Amino acid sequence: MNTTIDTRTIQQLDRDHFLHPFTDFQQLARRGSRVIVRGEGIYVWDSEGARLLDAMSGLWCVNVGYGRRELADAAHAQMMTLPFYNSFFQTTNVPATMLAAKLAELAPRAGERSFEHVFYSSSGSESNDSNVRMVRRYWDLLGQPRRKMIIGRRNAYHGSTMAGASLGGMSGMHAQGDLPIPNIEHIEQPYFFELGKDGETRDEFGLRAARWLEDKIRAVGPDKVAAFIAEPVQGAGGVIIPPDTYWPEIQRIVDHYGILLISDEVICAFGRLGHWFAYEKFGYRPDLVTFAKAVTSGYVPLGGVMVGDRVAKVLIEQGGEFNHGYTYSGHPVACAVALENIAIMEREKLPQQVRGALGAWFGRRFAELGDHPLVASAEACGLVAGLVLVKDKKSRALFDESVGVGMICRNHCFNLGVIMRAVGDRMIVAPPLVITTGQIDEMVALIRNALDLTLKDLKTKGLA
Ligand code: PXG
Repeated sequence: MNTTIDTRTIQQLDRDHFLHPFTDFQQLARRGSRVIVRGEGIYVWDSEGARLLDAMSGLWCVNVGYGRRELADAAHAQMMTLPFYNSFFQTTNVPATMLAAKLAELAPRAGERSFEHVFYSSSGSESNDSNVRMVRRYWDLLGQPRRKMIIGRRNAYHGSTMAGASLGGMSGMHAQGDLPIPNIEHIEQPYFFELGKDGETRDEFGLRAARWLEDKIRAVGPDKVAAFIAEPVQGAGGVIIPPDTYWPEIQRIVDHYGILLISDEVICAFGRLGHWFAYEKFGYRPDLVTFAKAVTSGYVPLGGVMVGDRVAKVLIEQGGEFNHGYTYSGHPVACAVALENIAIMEREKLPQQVRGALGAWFGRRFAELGDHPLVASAEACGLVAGLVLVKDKKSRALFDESVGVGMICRNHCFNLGVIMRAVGDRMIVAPPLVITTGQIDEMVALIRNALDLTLKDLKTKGLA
């Protein structure tokens, strides 16, 4: 699959028939898609034979890396045994049940709360739709039907369905399709670089940012608020790592008002932050935990919600029938792949590696990029990291939006052979957890080259 002819053929068929997600269709048709044909370890290859270090793990998914025969074998074996059966009418299948038990075993107790139950979907978006249904059902069953409001955060990403996009705080998404749906409100994100005041410490800012939740609860009316939803570290919003003081204060507030806490760990779970579930890293106690992506390392679609005892008890003991579910809830092939994926992570101790020497090396090497003239801040948490590109390092002044500095840098990354994402002025990475220290060095060197070339471009255009 390495010839130019194949690339052109695929690009033409792509242009003619495939409407891509989050894409300006006309612009892509003009340029033509890059065709990715193969993956091995932390690298992917395009149809022209170029090798790319995939520092985004596909799309925050491929935690065990590409080319894992064990996962293909697990899918093959399950397809030959039972490729599909539903879990609606009082039936189950072996992998779905085994995976639910395994996930319950992996999810650490959070204070008095344990996670003994799982509700399955096929994606993060669907899982968050399930969360909305479940949270509102919970309060109905407790005789508090007025509690419908779910509070999210600006610049959060919780998916692209009507409920997912509404919970998220992406203004561009809200502008299309009459969003958010009713009874969803947002507060500001805990982004110190943008919102910290002169002279304010990071920790002081963390407390102030958490208290925006309290202000919102009071403004809405505490008896109307059902839940707060947040990512442990905001991913698609640009890897926004909260100050240490943020999550403990959020916990105090949700406890004080008795509202449910949803931890959307679609990106952060399964070792990304050094733990099976990320709430453990920050020490808070969610009631519901959204997962997807790396539960199968992205090899097949699977998502779900870990349902904590507080909610599960009410749904089970008082609920009657819960009128919600998907054809593919508990899909046997997806669950079989997830079980094998988790077994690989256990065998290779991937969460421990991220928590230990590998994560430390990644954090140290990435932070070194902070000395680059274009970079104002470079920080990592587990194996996610982000840096912010600035026009003036001292005043931390940002480039004009029209410069598109992130896209310039991203294009240089691609051309040099490393996949890094641009979110506005922020450049982010989340490599597979199987990356080695040597490959981290390679990744950082490529990023540094891309930053140099970006600076050169900007200077040539008189913009830096
Ligand atoms: N929650 C979080 C925290 C996510 O990151 C979803 C929910 C939705 O999952 P599905 O499986 O429905 O896509 C996500 C997905 C990006 C990007 O540009 C990130 C995601 C999806 C698409 C693009 O970084 N995250």
